[in-house]
Amino acid sequence: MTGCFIFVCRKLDYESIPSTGYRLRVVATDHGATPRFGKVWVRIRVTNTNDEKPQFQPMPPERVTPSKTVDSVITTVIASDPDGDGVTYKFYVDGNSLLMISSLV
Ligand SMILES: [Ca+2]
Ligand SMILES: [Ca+2]
Repeated sequence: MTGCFIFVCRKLDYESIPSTGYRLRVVATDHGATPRFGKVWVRIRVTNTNDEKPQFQPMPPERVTPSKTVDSVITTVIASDPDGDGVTYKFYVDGNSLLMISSLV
C-alpha cells in the first residue's frame, strides 16, 4: 500500500474560501500492463478561528455646533467582526467631560 500526501502550500483562511470548502479529485493509477485507475473526491473544510480583528465602518469627521442640547446624539460608531463574532465596545475618553459615550446593545 502506498499513499500520497496533500500539503498546505498557502495560508488557509476561512474568510476567503467558499463556504463549501475545498474539493479535490484524487486519481490513483496502477502499474498494470493496461493501467487501471480509481478516483475519489476529498473534501477539506477549514474551521473558523478568531484571526480577524473588528473593522470599523468609515466615518467622516463630525462637526458639532454649540446648539446641541444635553443628551443629543453626535454620531454612531459601528464595527463588525469578519469572523462573525459579536463586538463589544470600550471607550477611552481623553479627559473631556463634555462628552458621554454609551454602547449600542
Ligand atoms: Ca476567522
Ligand atoms: Ca474576530
